Amino acid sequence: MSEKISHIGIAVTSIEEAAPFYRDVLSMEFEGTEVVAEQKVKVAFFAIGESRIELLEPTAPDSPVAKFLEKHGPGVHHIAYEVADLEQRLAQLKAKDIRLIDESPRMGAHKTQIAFMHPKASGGVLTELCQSGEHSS
Ligand code: CMX
Repeated sequence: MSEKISHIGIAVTSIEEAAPFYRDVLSMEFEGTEVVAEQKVKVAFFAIGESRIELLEPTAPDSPVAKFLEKHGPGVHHIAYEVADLEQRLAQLKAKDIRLIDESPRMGAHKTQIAFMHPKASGGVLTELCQSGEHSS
């Protein structure tokens, strides 16, 4: 079972330009930025209740987010669900023949273990499962 929506990822061309909307217009609490080298993105988190908005800015032309921006422009990129045991969830999905991008957990922001399902497996919505690390709620 997924426990909550961990975050909603939003692709942006520039965190600096996009951040004021979330911070000043929506009055969300800015939690900081982080580079996730493995995913070729810089991320900025804004707290909203028990979840977060994650702004995603590509750090390289071959970043998945750069490709998304080229094709679709800025906008909602993925939804991430918090799970208690990511390895177990991936095993369950594999047993159900659900198409995965990541067959095993990878390192995400905030020392979180993450894995993506393919958008073709989830009705066109890129879906991430994540298991909190020590600094994530
Ligand atoms: N949401 C919904 N659909 C998406 C999508 C997204 N974010 N990204 C790509 N797609 C769709 C495309 O529109 C395309 O659909 P059509 O075939 O109907 O045109 C299809 O998926 C294939 O897309 P593509 O542009 O050819 O790109 P790739 O296949 O090379 O890559 C994907 C797509 C999802 C496999 C790749 O982006 C990926 O591995 N993503 C997971 C990693 C990631 O996104 N990391 C960044 C965030 C990291 C973080 O949050 O820490």
